[in-house]
Amino acid sequence: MYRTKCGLCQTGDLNQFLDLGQTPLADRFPATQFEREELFPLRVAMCERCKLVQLQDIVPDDVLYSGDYAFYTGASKTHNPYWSLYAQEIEEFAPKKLLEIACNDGSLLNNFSRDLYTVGIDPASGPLQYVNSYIPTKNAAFTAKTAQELASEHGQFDVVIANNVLAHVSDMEDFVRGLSVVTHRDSVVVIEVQYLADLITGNQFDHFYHEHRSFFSVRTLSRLFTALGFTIFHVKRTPAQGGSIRVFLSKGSNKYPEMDTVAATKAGEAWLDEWFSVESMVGRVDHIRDTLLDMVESANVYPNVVAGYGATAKSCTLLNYCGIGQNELCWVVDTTKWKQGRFTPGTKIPVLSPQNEPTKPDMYLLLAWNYLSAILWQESMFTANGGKFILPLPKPVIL
Ligand code: DWN
Ligand code: ZN
Repeated sequence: MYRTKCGLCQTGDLNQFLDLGQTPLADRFPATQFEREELFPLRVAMCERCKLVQLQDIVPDDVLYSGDYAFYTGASKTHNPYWSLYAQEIEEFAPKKLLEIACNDGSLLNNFSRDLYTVGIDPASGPLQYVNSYIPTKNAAFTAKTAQELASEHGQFDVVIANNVLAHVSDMEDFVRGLSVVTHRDSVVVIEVQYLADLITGNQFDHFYHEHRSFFSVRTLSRLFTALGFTIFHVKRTPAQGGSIRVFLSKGSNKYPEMDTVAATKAGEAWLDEWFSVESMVGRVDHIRDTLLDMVESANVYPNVVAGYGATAKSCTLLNYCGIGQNELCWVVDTTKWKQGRFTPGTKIPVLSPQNEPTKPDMYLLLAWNYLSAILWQESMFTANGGKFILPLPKPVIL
């Protein structure tokens, strides 16, 4: 489906600023190099009215999430402390009943104490198998309808968490109506999304792929939630996915007065409503594409071996848009069992377990750049032996 009107305000015209060509689905890893993949246009626009940055091409959910959805949060083990700290922060609200929307493999949910009644919901069935067996789960997308089902089965929740999911939702109003159903007056809703300001300043154009339909600031989140009865009372920035915001919402309960963080963050976001802010990304993205391809090609001269590190969903856009494929990278290592033995979408580079590399390469293109420091620490032997990383963003450099 090609959108000409905004997915948030429904009335604003969309002004396209970036065309990333035709790309396959980012979390569908072909089993063979010859498998035919469907390609979908990937165009990014800003609403002239409410300023939401969004994809114009909407691939239906049943196409995106059916079959082998390959993203397992827990595959990035270095990120585990992030989830346990997150759980500690949430427990400070002293909830008795908690729901996590898009809980995936339970990377966050499995951290909560057993006295807390926790429930998870996720449309991808594979990851759900890894949620602790005592936690009830529902294999479905969160909508106003599934929210009703959850509420009749479990009642209302004191805390509802939704990490990295709002960007995936096509009917956001329906999603927020669902939040109203599963919450009571004093509930807290915690939403974490990748932050548009970091995306733009970090040239993180690889966050644009079909699963991610909207890209948020506190201003656009406020427009969405306020209209449906929720108030943002606190915002904090987190390092997840190269820069995210964790937003805390209430239904206006006086238990949660608005903190200074909200006005301060919004005040610093005026530039995000300007057309120039998004449009100016285009030149930088094209420059990255040319420089990165050049850098990888110059590194990949016999007998040097160059491989990729982390078959991220993001890398689908990065590799396809930059034209980096099997001629440039010999393989990509990834710790996700379900990606190993398969091939990267579109570019068809073999994905290997880090234990199965035929040799350690001379250089890795760091596709999981959002875990830079953890990976540098993890690969300190590699770098001590002269191995190098190419960091693609915010601008390509060799480390
Ligand atoms: O919204 C989404 C975000 C939150 O997560 C999803 N649509 C899909 C996914 O995006 P991603 O694949 O770009 O996320 P990550 O967390 O950057 O993926 C990291 C990948 O790299 C995983 O496949 C695991 C792998 N990895 C690895 O092989 N070695 C990761 C680390 C840290 C490592 O050391
Ligand atoms: Zn709009």
